[in-house]
Amino acid sequence: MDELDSIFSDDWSEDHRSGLVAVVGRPNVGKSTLINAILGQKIAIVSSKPQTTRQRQLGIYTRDDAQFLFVDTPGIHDPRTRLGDYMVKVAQNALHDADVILWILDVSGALREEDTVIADAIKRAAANTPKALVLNKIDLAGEDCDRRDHLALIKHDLVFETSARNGAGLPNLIDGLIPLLPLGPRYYPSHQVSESNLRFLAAEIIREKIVELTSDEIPYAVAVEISRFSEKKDINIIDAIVYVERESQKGIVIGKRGKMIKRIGSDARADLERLLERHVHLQTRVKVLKNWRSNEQFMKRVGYFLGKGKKGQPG
Ligand SMILES: Nc1nc2c(ncn2[C@@H]2O[C@H](COP(=O)(O)OP(=O)(O)OP(=O)(O)O)[C@@H](O)[C@H]2O)c(=O)[nH]1
Ligand SMILES: [Mg+2]
Repeated sequence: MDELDSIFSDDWSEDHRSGLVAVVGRPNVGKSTLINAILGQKIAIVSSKPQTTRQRQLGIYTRDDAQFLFVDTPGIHDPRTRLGDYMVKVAQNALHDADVILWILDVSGALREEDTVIADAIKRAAANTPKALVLNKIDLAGEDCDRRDHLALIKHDLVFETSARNGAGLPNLIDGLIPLLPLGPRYYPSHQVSESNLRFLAAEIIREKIVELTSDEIPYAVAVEISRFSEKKDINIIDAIVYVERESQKGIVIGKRGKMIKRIGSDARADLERLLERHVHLQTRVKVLKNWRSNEQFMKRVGYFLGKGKKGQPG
């Protein structure tokens, strides 16, 4: 951080606060939606299906007095594949590295057994780290929703009620978290919101469309690799390979007369053009790689491996 400190040292005062805020919880509780809503920008893909996020992703939120390094994590679940093992490990590592833990709970439904498992994981990994509970999806919570069970899960410093979908409670959340952050410098320039490169974002956007448009096991069995990402004068050329685990899944992703893959491609292209602010030529191919979710070499190739992100130097 020394180099960055000297670059940005003029920008922050002695009482400036900053740190890693691990955003953890069950799959599908709204972790990624919450971070996108705070940043006012989509840095992480979102879907109505669980286990959407697969990697650690940083969301950087800067104010004059503080810089939050939100760490979006995969939902903590009982893993069934190497990919699942990896995802849970990513969340555990984020707990270890965190300055503050933000545990997102979904109050649109009752507490679940998995929440108790997560409480144990948090206690093991981060016993002394400040913790805030976020009771999310309050827009769906009935009058009769009893929050006492949620609050009894773990000893915590703060509680917030939010709707990541409509933005309720988010300004309070930010203001409330500031005292939990340690004193520290502005690690990233104030305009930077993420660390992800465009290739990664392109692959994620394509995966998001597949997760949205398909069902059953397909969303979980898909990986996307960008085989070409080149910038021409007024257009970006992107070639993507969509990997599935079985021939039958390939048939579904391609669809009747190629209808499904066309829809995936055109939805993804629209988002990519918005993101890149230029025309995009997107070509997608579908390939079968049997049991890739247990193939560590392949997983590494598409980015599912644990990097050496150090505290303060995420990624
Ligand atoms: N009604 C309502 N829906 C929400 C809220 N927050 C998130 N959602 C929805 O919940 C679903 C899951 O949201 P995600 O942000 O993908 O959840 P996640 O916790 O990141 O899920 P994983 O990445 O799978 O662990 C999406 O359909 C969101 O639109 C909320 O406050 N209210
Ligand atoms: Mg997510």
